[in-house]
Amino acid sequence: MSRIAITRQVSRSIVHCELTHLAREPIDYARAVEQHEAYEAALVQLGCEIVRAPAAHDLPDAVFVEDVALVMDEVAVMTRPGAESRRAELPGVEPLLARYRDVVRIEAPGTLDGGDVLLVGRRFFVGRSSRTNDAGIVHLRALVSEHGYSVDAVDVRGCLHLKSAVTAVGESTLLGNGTWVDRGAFGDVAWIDVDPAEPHAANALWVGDGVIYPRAYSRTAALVRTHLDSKGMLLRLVDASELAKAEGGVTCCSLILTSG
Ligand code: CIR
Repeated sequence: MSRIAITRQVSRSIVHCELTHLAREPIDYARAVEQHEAYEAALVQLGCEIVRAPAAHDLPDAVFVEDVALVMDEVAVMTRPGAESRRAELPGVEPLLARYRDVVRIEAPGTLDGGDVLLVGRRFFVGRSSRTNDAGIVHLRALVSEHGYSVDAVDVRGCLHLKSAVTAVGESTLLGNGTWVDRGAFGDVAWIDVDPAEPHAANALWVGDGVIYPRAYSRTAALVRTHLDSKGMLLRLVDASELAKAEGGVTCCSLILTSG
């Protein structure tokens, strides 16, 4: 069995990205590309083969492939992103997923961003956010329940996506910012709180035996490291500062799936 990470190059138009909670700041394109390549290298170190979707320099947010699809062992779901400007990103990614999975789609009036979807075991938690609406959540439930997945809606406040507020750092441990999401929504699961000085520190990418994590959040990184050490897992720190200005984190830049 091999592990594939679908990624997409940073667009030259990234400066025109969607922004919801952040003020626009200059983004250094060359630095963003360099950081993205280092992120891909971290994925390779954690056992992934990189499969790049074709570059789409006219689509500012195309690098954030997580938002356009969900991939399970049984099926891939093309989402319907809440920001209209992002819907043109789908055709560049769908043919790649079709190599590995049957593909189904979230349809209008549903909207759903992959960044709002957290899978814990066979339980999907889906953020009700400015990007994901109830129709999208209901449609996702209809698409995945036949494969044995449940879907719970979770209210998100003060951040872009559910996974800005909470992600998994291993099979049964969540890393979260309890001011943006209620911890109780996730049931009886271990929880690491981000350091209060680092509200954006909840977005970590768990891949196999390791976690890719932004170097900038050093206090929370120390907490994550202690947890990972206790499980014999690796922490891979990356510089993600340029894409953070586009409101993107480490989960946003890949779609991870297994093949074979
Ligand atoms: C957007 O607002 O859609 C992009 N600028 C950032 C998307 C980040 N994606 C994610 O958190 N999954």
